[in-house]
Amino acid sequence: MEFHTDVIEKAFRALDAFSIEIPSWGFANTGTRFGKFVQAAAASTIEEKFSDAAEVNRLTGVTPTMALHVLWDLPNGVGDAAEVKALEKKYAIRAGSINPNLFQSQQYKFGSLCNPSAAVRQEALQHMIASIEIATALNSRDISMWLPDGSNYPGTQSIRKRIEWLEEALKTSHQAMTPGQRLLVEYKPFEPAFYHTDIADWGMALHLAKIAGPQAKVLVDTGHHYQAQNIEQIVAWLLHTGMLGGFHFNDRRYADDDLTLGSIDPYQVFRIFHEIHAAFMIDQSHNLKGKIEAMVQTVVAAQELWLKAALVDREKLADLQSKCELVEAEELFRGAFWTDVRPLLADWRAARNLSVDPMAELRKSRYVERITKERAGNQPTGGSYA
Ligand code: PSV
Ligand code: MN
Repeated sequence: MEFHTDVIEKAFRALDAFSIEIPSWGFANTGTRFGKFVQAAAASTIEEKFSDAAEVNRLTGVTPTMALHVLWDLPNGVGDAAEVKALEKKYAIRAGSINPNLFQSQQYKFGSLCNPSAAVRQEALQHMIASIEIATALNSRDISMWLPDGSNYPGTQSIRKRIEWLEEALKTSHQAMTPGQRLLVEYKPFEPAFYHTDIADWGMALHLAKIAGPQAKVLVDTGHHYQAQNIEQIVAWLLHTGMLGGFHFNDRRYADDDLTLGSIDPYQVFRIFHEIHAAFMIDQSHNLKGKIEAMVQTVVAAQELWLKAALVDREKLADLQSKCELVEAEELFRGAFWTDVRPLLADWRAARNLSVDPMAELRKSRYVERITKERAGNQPTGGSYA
């Protein structure tokens, strides 16, 4: 298909503006609550994660930063910052958002920042502050917090007391940030708690971010929604209120994350991208697919859907919307979605000196085969996280 020069220019502008953060844990041996299928090529050290991120960035050109999870990547806290800085230099990948871990320690059985024990709440708060210190040491803008807290049975916890504890903890955390930093508040309807979750939806996250202070925003994990929820409408509201802080991109069949972006519902990603145009991150861990391949596939899918959304003729759409020309408006929208943008993307890659086919280039480079050999035998089994 031949594209008009205007379309090519628009496409190149959109692609130049697009970058996406990749999560360190997407390269590690992750799994489900029930176990994990170990991959010989999985990264088990922070250096291996940086190496894998650099390979994905070499192939795609749009993943210059990697999100870090404090406990998995910086077990000694700020003490590990120097090593991370050296790796940033060595692999030309910057540390991205810093993710506190409020879910793995045994003391968090009944919650972290919302635990009825003041001592445990204090420990969790200290971890938040330590995470902010790490972000400061690494010049990371975002501290991205997911709170696993909740309860499993009705009547066993005071939901309202926990709201107050959380408000206090987030206010204190906010005070520890430097001016350019941001606190991102993520929400999730359930898991690990099955009765109530302390930050269960975007309304609660929005309230907490407002209470915390002006540098706090909401993070939308696309996987953390039920089928019937209109995620793009939530995104539109957060944009409207200036409270959209970031994304974790992945796909879901039920209400949890971890499937490859766009694998279930690419039209939904397109609809979200129609609402936004900025840089966001992925949150997936690949249990069955090869990790590097899955990451490249994800980044490419994100670029394709981003580009499709950029091709919506917004002026024409606004006109049709104002006239309530329903079918024409929808057809224009769908038309952009169904455009095969792969040739445009290939042209852009060639123009930016990137490989025209990142997946083929990955195969050709034999990177996966090399790390499979090098890392064989290094893989811990058991436990189910990164
Ligand atoms: C929770 O399900 C979550 O989406 C949070 O962002 C965590 O930090 C991440 O997954 C860990 O994989
Ligand atoms: Mn997430």
